[in-house]
Amino acid sequence: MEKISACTLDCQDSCSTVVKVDPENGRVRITGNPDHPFTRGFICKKGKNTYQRNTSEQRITTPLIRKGDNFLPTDWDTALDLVAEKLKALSKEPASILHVRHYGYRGFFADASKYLFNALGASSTRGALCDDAGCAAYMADFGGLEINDPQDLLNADHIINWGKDFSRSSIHLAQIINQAKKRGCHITTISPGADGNHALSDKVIRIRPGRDRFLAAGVIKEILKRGLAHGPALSQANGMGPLMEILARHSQEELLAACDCSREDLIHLLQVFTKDKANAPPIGEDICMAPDTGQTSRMSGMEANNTQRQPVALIMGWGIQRYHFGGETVRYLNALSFLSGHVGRSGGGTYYNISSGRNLNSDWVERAGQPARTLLLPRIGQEILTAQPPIKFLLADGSNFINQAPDSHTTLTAMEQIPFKVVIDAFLTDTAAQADVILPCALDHEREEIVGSCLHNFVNRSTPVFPPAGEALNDFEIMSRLALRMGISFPDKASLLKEALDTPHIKDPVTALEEIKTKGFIKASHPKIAWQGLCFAHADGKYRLPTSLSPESLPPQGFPMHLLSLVNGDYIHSQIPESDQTSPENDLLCVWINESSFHLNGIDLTKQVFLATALGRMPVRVKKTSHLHPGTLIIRRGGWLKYSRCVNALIEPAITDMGETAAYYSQYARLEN
Ligand SMILES: Nc1nc2c(c(=O)[nH]1)N[C@H]1C(S)=C(S)[C@@H](COP(=O)(O)OP(=O)(O)OC[C@H]3O[C@@H](n4cnc5c(=O)[nH]c(N)nc54)[C@H](O)[C@@H]3O)O[C@H]1N2
Ligand SMILES: Nc1nc2c(c(=O)[nH]1)N[C@H]1C(S)=C(S)[C@@H](COP(=O)(O)OP(=O)(O)OC[C@H]3O[C@@H](n4cnc5c(=O)[nH]c(N)nc54)[C@H](O)[C@@H]3O)O[C@H]1N2
Ligand SMILES: [Mo]
Repeated sequence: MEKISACTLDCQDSCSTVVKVDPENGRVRITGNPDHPFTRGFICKKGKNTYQRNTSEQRITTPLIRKGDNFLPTDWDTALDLVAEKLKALSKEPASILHVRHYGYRGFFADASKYLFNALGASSTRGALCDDAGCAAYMADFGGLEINDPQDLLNADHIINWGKDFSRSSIHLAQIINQAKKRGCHITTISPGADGNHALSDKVIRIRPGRDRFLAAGVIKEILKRGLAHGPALSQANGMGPLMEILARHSQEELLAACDCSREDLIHLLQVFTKDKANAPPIGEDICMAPDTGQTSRMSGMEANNTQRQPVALIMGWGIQRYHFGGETVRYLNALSFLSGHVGRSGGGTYYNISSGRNLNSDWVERAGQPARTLLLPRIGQEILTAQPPIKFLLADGSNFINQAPDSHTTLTAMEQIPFKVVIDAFLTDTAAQADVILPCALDHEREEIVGSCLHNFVNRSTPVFPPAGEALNDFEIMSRLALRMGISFPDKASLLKEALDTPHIKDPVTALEEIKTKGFIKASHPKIAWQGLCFAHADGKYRLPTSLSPESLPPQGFPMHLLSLVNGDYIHSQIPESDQTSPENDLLCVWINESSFHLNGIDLTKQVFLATALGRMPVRVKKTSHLHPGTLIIRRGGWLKYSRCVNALIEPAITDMGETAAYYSQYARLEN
């Protein structure tokens, strides 16, 4: 048997899959759909691993009800009657019901729980664990979320990879970059190092974490000073005067010191962003490092340069915005690309996350009502503890927030204070372990979904290839059964599906629905080049430049190291088999450090080492590497609290400057014996 389906994991590549079942031995193979222009016949390790999760012995396959410290299996009616009874008891105080939903899986039907809890008038969450700081920055700059088609990267002369780990988080983007490289495109990677980008890059700039805005500001300053800004961009820019004043306050020496970058790094970027097609002689290397003397207006005498430049595409990872000033950072990177004339053209532009729901019509979710109030997800523990009226009921679906939101121990304490908790999941995660009722969900390739991508313009259909394991049900079905008990009318799937593709970017939703059913995917039509003609989505059509360049504070006493908790190449977030966290070779969480880091002095590596922050410490295994920024520690996130592998137990709940996102990477730490 062979069926076309799709991966619904929370990942930009959003793959169309082919599921093959060998008729002889029943063996299952999941591969990428060769006909899908973005998936192109291959998928990543975490996508391949989904079937192992479906058939895992650890999978929860019946509803469970807590009895003391244990869970006892029960039937759906008993479990759902109990949940409905608890909800009904709170019908006069719906704000004391908290719904937490995250993106353990994505899709059109995945929002069913939002519909029901909106209809109940419950509390919900706001803010983000992922990418909203960057999205808010894009909205501030362009007024909308648009990027060039990823295939257009093939037209770039130079690609700047600003903090994306292609090898781990987006192997299809990596393939396009390799293809571009074969056509002669050059790649510069800017990152703290020790990622999987070396082989792909012609030049690597090693930067201090969270300081990219200073490097971008330095390049912009130089571009403006030399009259190399792009004329049409200048006439569409709003905020030029204030930006020049900001830049005039900082010398190049100061900006480069703030990000631990060199003059050569600055010159390299200056040359890349201003290289012209006529192969004009490269820019001289006479960068003035000293503070500006005289008036700011010295920079305003610039000559707008309109020569056609070699196109430069700038790809931003999500990592760069997981900082206190993550929004500001993204704004400087956009400004650099814009002012040097690379926005609105083929082979150029900046790439980030555009909403994966933009090609789906999810209006139905809002029809039911609005949340009573919202609690900040990146600080969820503290928020629950101080909520007035207090939270008396919680339902979480598609979310392992105890594990994935910062400050896990506070979240645990908060959970203990909630009288009744329901978790819909397929595994006994750190969050599910706190529940009073666990409802077992269907997983990938067991349920119907329509999924978009935040990177490409294809919309895929995920078809159920296997029945859900045991008694498991898909979330939509669970919500409709619960709605029935609550006396709330719930839409049926077939009629909803008719409106799923009714969006401005899909020409004929009826034909599109037929096509997606037969082919497994369709393409939404977005302009191949974003912001062509430099007309932006703000009311005045102009681009907005950054309005501040915030200084960094010093590391807290005793914690000199940046702690980066990065993606794990083999798994998505905490969806890691327990056996992989308990094997002898994996007994401890690994921390990577530069072999010549100052921080290794005084640490005895023959004894047990701990990773410590102001919140506590955790035993770790230290691994040395050569390319990492010396003031930086890297760990791979997702390990479970119950195995002492959850880094969020050590991460303070800091919030970004824009978009209310968790500023995970602003965490300082140390190693100790
Ligand atoms: N320290 C640190 N932590 C981080 C980050 C970081 O940079 N540093 N970044 C984070 C990022 S980028 C993100 S997006 C978030 C991720 O945060 P979460 O989305 O909470 O991450 P997961 O660990 O994938 O948990 C999702 C859960 O959904 C379950 N699930 C899968 N399929 C289904 C389904 O069909 N129905 C239901 N009901 N459940 C299902 C899975 O089993 C899993 O337990 O957290 C992040 N946490
Ligand atoms: N295998 C796998 N793939 C995934 C996921 C997963 O869990 N596993 N999660 C998915 C999700 S939800 C997300 S959001 C994405 C995340 O995908 P990425 O954006 O790739 O994720 P991160 O690991 O947060 O950060 C990527 C890189 O940012 C760099 N970086 C960190 N801080 C800085 C900085 O200050 N400056 C610069 N220049 N670089 C910096 C680091 O070198 C790191 O390698 O991946 C998706 N894909
Ligand atoms: Mo994410």
